[in-house]
Amino acid sequence: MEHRWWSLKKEGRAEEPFCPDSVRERKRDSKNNEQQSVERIAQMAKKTYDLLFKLLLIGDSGVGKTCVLFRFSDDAFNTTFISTIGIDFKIKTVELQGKKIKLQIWDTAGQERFHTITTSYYRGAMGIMLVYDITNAKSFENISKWLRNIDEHANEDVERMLLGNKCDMEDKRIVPKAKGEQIAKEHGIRFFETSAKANINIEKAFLTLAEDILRKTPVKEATSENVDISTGGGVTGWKTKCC
Ligand SMILES: Nc1nc2c(ncn2[C@@H]2O[C@H](COP(=O)(O)OP(=O)(O)OP(=O)(O)O)[C@@H](O)[C@H]2O)c(=O)[nH]1
Ligand SMILES: [Mg+2]
Repeated sequence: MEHRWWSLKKEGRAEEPFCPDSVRERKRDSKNNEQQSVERIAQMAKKTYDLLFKLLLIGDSGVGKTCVLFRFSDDAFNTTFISTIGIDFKIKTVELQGKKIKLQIWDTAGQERFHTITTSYYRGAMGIMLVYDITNAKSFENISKWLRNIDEHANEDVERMLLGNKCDMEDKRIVPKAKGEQIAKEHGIRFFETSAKANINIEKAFLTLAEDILRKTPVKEATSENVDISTGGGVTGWKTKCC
């Protein structure tokens, strides 16, 4: 090795320390990888949407919140009931009025034991879908409890929507459509009967909610600085109840 170093010196290439080809190649590869990683991160950080809306699904366990979301995000349905543990989310970007809107949709567990964790997600929500099951009277009776939760934990100006899900099960219906319409009217909120299974009104409900939010959103575009995907996330500029 010493000999080679000496001979390079002699050849006038002494400023370039001895480096076997394999080492040089590895160095070049790692530099390329580094550059590729930087480019990939830059690409990911690049804004691919104009606005970010944070939505939340709430309602009793088993009413079909996860299925409603799964139908909207993946156009799929699962008959197996796998109760949500705590909280989950899906992302879907839609285009409304020429704007790319990234919907970050949080799916909460309906089980009471997750109440503390799920209510902590209300604060940053710009839209809340409150779901009941038209074949389950209890889930309808609990609507007032869920609305109280919204009043207590969500932003003042959160956009609310009521969904009566499983409307494909007409033979098992217990809650008349008129009752859903009435309670929604009393609280000044929109109402749809939906079916995640038969894909009825699912997309319409999400797009309507997004449109309603868009209508009252100040023209402030999402940037990496004003978007927060933690529990209190959403596009900033929204009033919150606390400080
Ligand atoms: N027939 C019918 N069944 C549905 C529909 N939506 C959901 N289900 C069924 O209802 C059950 C519960 O659905 P989930 O979406 O897991 O309920 P959830 O509200 O997310 O429940 P938690 O996660 O415990 O809060 C599953 O067996 C689904 O297949 C629907 O539109 N029609
Ligand atoms: Mg669920």
